[in-house]
Amino acid sequence: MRDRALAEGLCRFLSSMKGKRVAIVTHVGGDADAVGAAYVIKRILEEIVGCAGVSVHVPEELSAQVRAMAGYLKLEIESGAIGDVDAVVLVDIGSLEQAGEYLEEVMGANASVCVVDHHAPPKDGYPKGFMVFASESYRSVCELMVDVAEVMGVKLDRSEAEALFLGIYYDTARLSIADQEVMGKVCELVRLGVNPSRSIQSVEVPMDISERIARLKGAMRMSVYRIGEWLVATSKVSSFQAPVARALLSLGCHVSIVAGEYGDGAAVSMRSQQDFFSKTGINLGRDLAQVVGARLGGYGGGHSTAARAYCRSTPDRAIELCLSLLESLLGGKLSTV
Ligand SMILES: [Mn+2]
Repeated sequence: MRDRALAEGLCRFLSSMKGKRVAIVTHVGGDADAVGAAYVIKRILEEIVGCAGVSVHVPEELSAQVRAMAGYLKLEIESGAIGDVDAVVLVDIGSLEQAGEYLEEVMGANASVCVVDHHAPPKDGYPKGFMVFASESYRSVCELMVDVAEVMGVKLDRSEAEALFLGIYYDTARLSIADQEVMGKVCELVRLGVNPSRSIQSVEVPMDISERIARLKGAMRMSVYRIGEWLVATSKVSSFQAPVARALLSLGCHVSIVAGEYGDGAAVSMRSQQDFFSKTGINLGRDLAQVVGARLGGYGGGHSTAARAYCRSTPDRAIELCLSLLESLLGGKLSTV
């Protein structure tokens, strides 16, 4: 178990919800980790703890994969307001702004708020009174939930095990950044009935044509820079910045920065190779996304090798600032390739 005290703390909080009404809110759009963890928290609250009611909310638009996963798990995702609840559980949230359309309701709610997360905490922390159960030592929230189930003595059924497996699988970039602890947990979930290829196939959705076009346009519009041994690629697309940033990495750069207009500002997605992070120690979430977001009047956050920022600026200005931050972090000058 990675962090027994954390798992026990969360276990105590969940157990205290007997007879109460709880709303679970994921980050904007949701993903396999957020939805998998939300599903298991809901089941524990309803079946073990005995909550009066538990709803699951995904702010803004659901991604195709989230829709597929919710359908596969038969998890109902509420589209309306949170309403009158005793507690709100923010899952895999990263930063408060990621509560999207629910932010105002969460902040104004006459309810206790609990954060269950594995992202770097926001720079200024969470508001006073929030109960925060988070640790960056976990590769996914679903991994934390495996420990919570163990501490609570809950035997996960097959669909709960599948939900946690899928969250772990996708949040570790298909297990490519899994360590022994993660793999041990995956084996445990397999013993509980998960058939990995079946679970994965049931939530893989064929890439839609607009994402294909965005990826190809992203590649056409790419600029490539070199700084020492590192290659940095930037590009602009009006949507799908995150998959485009991932696609550019697979072409061979060490860091990719992809921006596009978003609302009245810009969204920037960043990705880096594991190798870049381990050799430079540059954490994209903390060192780039949080800084760029804050300096350009927005916000940002994420993980060491995957992050996103929202800025009140043009996409070009956001990319420019990312590049100049990288120069100062790496102590060198970027040259065009
Ligand atoms: Mn996650």
